[in-house]
Amino acid sequence: HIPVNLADYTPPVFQVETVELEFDLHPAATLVRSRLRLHRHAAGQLHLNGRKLKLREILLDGEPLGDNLYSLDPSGLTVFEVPDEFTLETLVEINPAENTELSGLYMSGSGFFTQCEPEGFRKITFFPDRPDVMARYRVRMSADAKRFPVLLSNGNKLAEGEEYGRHWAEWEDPHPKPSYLFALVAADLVAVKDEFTTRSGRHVDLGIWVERGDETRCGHAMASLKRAMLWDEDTFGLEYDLDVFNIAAVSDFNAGAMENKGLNIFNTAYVLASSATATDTDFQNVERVIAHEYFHNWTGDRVTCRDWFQLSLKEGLTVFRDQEYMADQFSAAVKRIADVRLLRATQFRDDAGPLAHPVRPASYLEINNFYTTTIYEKGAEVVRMYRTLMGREAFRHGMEIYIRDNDNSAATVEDFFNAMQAAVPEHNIWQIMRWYEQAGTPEVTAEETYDPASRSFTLTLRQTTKPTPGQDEKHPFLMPVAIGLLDAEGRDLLSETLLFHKAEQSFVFADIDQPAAVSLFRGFSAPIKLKGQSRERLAFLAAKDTDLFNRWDALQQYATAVLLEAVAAHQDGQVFRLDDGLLEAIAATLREAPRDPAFTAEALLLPAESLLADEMGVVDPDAIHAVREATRAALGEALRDRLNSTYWEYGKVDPADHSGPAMGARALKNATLAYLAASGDASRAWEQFNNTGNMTDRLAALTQLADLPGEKRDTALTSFYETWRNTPLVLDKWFSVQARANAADTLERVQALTRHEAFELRNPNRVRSLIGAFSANQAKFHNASGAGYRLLGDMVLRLDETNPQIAARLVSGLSSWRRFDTARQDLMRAELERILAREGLSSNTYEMASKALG
Ligand code: HT7
Ligand code: ZN
Repeated sequence: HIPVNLADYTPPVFQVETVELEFDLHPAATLVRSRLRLHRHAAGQLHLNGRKLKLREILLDGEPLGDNLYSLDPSGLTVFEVPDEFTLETLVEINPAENTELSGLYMSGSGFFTQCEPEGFRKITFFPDRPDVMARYRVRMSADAKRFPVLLSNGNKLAEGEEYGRHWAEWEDPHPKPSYLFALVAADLVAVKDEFTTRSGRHVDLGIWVERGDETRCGHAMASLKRAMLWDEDTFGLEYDLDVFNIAAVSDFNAGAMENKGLNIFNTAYVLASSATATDTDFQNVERVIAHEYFHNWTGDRVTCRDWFQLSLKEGLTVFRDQEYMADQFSAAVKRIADVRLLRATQFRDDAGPLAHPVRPASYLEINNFYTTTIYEKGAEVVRMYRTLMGREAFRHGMEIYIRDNDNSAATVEDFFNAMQAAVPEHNIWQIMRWYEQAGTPEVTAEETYDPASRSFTLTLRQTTKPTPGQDEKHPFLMPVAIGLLDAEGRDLLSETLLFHKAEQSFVFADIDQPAAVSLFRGFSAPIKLKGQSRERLAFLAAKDTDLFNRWDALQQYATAVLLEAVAAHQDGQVFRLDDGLLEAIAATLREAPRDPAFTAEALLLPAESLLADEMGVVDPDAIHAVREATRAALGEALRDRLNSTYWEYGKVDPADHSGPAMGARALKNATLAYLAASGDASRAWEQFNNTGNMTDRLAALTQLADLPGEKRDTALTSFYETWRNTPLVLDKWFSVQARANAADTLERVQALTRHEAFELRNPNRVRSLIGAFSANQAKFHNASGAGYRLLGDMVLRLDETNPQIAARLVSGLSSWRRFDTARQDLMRAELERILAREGLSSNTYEMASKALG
């Protein structure tokens, strides 16, 4: 297990101008011939990466190479003496049918698919498999015409033909690209086709390729793609640059989707959607991921990354772009709330534990372990801070400079910074770079003083960041602080953005009446934790803030304080009592529902159990669960009439309508359904489950029924299974609804589900839907017996043999062990040690388990 360090970066020894690939596709023995035109770029030996390749031929400038002129080892091929310019030809054999890692060329469903990011291309052929080697590709493939009738690759199709039952196609991509963007599909798929004309008049053929029968569920993906193409032209002036844009969907896929140039490959979960099979969240996820991968065409493909340490350069920026796109399609405030909810639940959590790393890490063992919420979501927050600091116009100008100066090249985080700095030459923004270098979530406190004589108001902000692994000392961050000073009615006396860049900094506002309240970090203007707000202040902001995000956040923080107090009381043996202030705040939220139903649905949701855990010295998962459930039940009881009327009022939405208002109404209706069920009234859920054809409503009802052991639960789960047993994405929901359930028997049921005939370890979606969902069910996963930990450990060890990427990701469920009581600590640590003791453990799982252990 040898670490790769950012500090050791050296430019490639050879650059590749052109790549010609020929695939003779057979499931168990595919031949790959590669012809590379190389030229020297720096001093050194020629080393090409290669893994699990059987070398059949090697030729240099057309002449076979003698055995003594090259060497092979598990990492690749070294050729001892080469001229400064030459052609290297290799023929290798690979086995796609045995490739269960799902990286490189593998078989899934009806055919062959590739996944090359980050280091899968080296499993296809010998190549300098690093993103700063950009070349032009020409690809020829041949396959059985009946079994694999569709042959796709990057760029444009040049020619095709058929002879003796095998057919072939030739594709060429005119744009230079790194090997991680190479793609090939040979499968029995059908296309949904459409077209798009770019602003400058380029005609683009669009195709979404899916298994026969799934074409009826592609309409939303296609509409989303066209909206995203238009949005990027309008917002950033970025047009598509090829004549073809294809998306192929595959059901065995390690991640969500992949932005291969001109041929995106997608997990079916982010393509297929119909109101009968997909929830509103699924619809939104399809739109988001389609947009995200499309946006990569410029931020990732045309401008790529110099090395994998720069991963956030493309991912953080592209997440920011997809967040902005989604905010423009629906409600910006609700989108921001959902994004911050995710950031806090995942990234803040990682930042506070042994897996914390900066947005640009300094070292890794296995790059696949670094596709994290820190790289993606925190990276997007950093881009957002640039925009807040610079203003929208200057930011767009900075983006233009960035694309212009780095087009067709492999860039760094510094290149992005330089472009942004060039757009605001009057300001020095260097300190923003600390967000890329320092891990950890800053904690900010505020102090306020008012001097009536001079009518001046002083706000003093202080920031500190706790040490993270390998970084004991932290320097202050530069952060934009969007603030509002409010009068007693909640009107803004003043609203502006402060630049906070010291450990302690005071801001004085002159000629101002004493504000009734200060609203800080509006719209979550920096990824920090704001501490020390009084409950009175939070209650005021929850009721009155003009900034919708902060209004939501104030209620969340208020509820967090109340629930934590109740947890302490519960631990003390006291009887539960519902807090009057929380009851009033939730009642007021419900009363205001007509103003914005989608926002109300968000505001009604109490802080997650995991967020409450993050605030405790020693996490008590049972007490947290008991108190949160008691609170939901008490609120459901106390507000029953209002909840019932809200349920009926928002219940009449057209099930096929997926517009923002329709989704908002359904979200609100189902939030009330959850409160009613929590208070013991499951009749509504039962009725809804049996009388709807809309998956959002059906699943919301099933979620409630799954919490309550008994006949209704069993009947509902059986009927759902019988209806959807042949629709994998819906069957995933059946697994995850049971894994997330609050029922007392969840652990035993999940144990049984791991032996269910429909549970497949080979399919990452299925693994995530059962094991991933269960490990996020805090109260059940952390069962005091340790059986939840053992279940996870067993799965990690089994998966590590077939798919280390997925195995390693599951390990993070055990990384928070230090936060629990000593009995749980011992059990969790023992699981990590059991994993690490396995002989032949992959470096993926080794890195995660050893870092988690600390
Ligand atoms: N750039 C991609 C990241 C990715 C990936 C995709 C599929 C399978 C394995 C993968 N490893 C990394 C997806 C994206 O962020 O857009
Ligand atoms: Zn991405």
